[in-house]
This record gives sequence, structure tokens and C-alpha cells, in this order.
Amino acid sequence: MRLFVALSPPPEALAEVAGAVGARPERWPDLRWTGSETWHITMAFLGEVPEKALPELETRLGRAAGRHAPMTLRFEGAGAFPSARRARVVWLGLAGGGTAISRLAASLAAGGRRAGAAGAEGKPFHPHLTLARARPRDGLDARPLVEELKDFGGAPWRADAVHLMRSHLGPKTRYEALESWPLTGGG
Ligand code: 3AM
Repeated sequence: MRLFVALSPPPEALAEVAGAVGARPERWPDLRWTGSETWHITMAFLGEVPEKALPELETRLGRAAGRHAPMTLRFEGAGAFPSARRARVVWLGLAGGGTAISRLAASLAAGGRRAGAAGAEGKPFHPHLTLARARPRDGLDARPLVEELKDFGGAPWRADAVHLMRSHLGPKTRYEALESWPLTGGG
């Protein structure tokens, strides 16, 4: 099964994001916009994981979560991967986590690796919420869109748990939360 670990922003924070996105999906029909019901912050991509690895994976992820403290985050700014000029992914940024959010992500990825989940090696962690993806593989010029979204700043919200998510790929990708662990460390 295809798995990743994510933060789930609270509904109020996601409502602000929806407000910021507004009617832009209609103006940018060449992008595949993510549905608000799928919005999350990916902390660690685990890739294909055999079902038999799940118990150990869950133990390790729970242990990692238990070593980190809750964080106060807010949505801020926007950008695109790999660049706004040839965007493949358009995103909103996340602020307030300092180094704690990267340390949590590294801990979760390490827990995944120890349980045999190969994940994504080498990519620097850049917390974001994916708003849209380009259809063509060579990307799309999203500079005006990123420019419009980049001044967005949301209210602070508390990230106090991580969730193990399963991707059900298809014409409309669906995510299923398999397990959650509170962030109970002292920071
Ligand atoms: O939450 P976002 O959209 O940023 O892009 C995929 C998505 O991230 C990412 O994992 C999340 C859940 O699917 N993802 C998919 N394949 C990936 C890969 N090979 C990947 N991240 C890194 N390497």
C-alpha cells in the first residue's frame, strides 16, 4: 500500500485556505486543483509498503511522534515546484514551525526507513499544502497565480498529532487515515 505521514490542519485553517483560493480553479482550468477534503501537509513520503511491515512501521512512527512537541503553525506565502515559471505543483507555504517541523519530518522518515519503507531519499523537506498540479509533465507558467497567492497569511493553528495516510490512486485520488499519534514530546 502507498503510504505517507501527514499533518491535518483544523477546519478553520482549511476554510481560510479555501477563501484564499477562491474562484482561481475556474481561472486556471489547466491545473488539476486538489479538493479541500484532501488537504494535508506531507511530513514523510513512505512509498509502497507491504502490509506485513505495518505493525513495525506504526510502532516506529508512534515512537517518533512521542519525541516531538506540538507546534503552532500558520499558512503563509505561496510558491511552486520546481519553479513558478515551469510549475508542476503549486502550493501554500507554512510558517512558525522553525526547525521543529523539519526535525519531526526527519524523525518520521527515519522511523519509516527503519521499518523498511524506502520513501523519498535526498529531497529537502519543504512543508507545504499542495493546491494544484500541472497536467503536462513539463509544467506550466504559474507566475501570475503564485504572485496573487504569495501575500496570503493565515491565523495560527496547533499541530498536535501526525497521521499515517494511505493513498488510493485513481482518477480522483483519495486519502485514508489509518492511524494517528499525538505529539507528546517536551520540545
Ligand atoms: O502532499 P503533497 O502533494 O505535497 O506529492 C505527493 C504528495 O505530496 C508525495 O507524497 C504525498 C502523498 O502522495 N509524493 C508522491 N510520490 C512521491 C515521491 N516519489 C512523493 N514525494 C516524494 N517522492
